[in-house]
Amino acid sequence: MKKIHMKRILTAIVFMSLCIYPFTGDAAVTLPWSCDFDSCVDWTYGQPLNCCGLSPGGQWGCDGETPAKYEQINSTGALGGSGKSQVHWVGAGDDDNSGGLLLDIAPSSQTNELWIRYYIKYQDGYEANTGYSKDLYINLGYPGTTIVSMMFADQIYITGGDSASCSGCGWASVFSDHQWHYVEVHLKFGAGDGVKELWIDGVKRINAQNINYGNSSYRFIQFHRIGSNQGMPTHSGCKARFYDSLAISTTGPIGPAGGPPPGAPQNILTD
Ligand SMILES: [Ca+2]
Repeated sequence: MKKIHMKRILTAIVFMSLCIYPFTGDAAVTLPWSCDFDSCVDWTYGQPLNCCGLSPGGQWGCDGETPAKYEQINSTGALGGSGKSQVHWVGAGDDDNSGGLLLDIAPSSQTNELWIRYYIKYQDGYEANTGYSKDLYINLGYPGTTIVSMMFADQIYITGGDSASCSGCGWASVFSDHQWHYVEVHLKFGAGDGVKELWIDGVKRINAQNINYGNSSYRFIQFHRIGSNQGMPTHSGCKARFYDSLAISTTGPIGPAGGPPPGAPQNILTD
């Protein structure tokens, strides 16, 4: 009787373990793809995630507060009220942040040319004077990466092989107003025939042609991380970088979301 009882207890423990083990969702999506988070269940890293095929990023937390703050999906970023967004927590100094979200592209959809559209907003109180934030981290296949990086000295860089950048388009001129801004990136991978283009709020700010990504084999998107590490924020505690209305196209520019998130610029230009 005692043996049977123990077996039942062990079976129950195994069953409970399976129930609480985080479900990471389908790890690969096909293109085109989009996600406005609005129909996703509120989520904090460690909980089951079933949202647009996204997976949790690293198990990092922002240690600028106790307890640490982990990656979330909720409605705190949609001030004024409709819908949810991704909440990426960032602390002061170097690389104190929550883990971001991962998007894996199914092999059948991997491509050498794509457009990525996202809305981004820095929470009130988020401050930085120097350094950078890696807004999108795109893997081109081992070991190549390209990063869309906002520089607090008022630039945006697209790294990976020949870098491309704009000035007067970073923190001081655009993102320090703590409002939603809409960014679209066009990447065509290649060795000498590549392209890097970027629009902010519908205005083209980077137009770089004949780009060499460094190796002709880096010609497809494998996955990208939405929200990665950064350098030298100066605020105290943890402040959020919000992402919303993400979309990826392989056939042409996407343009602004049909209904921009609350707080987005009202005079968005369309191409
Ligand atoms: Ca949303």
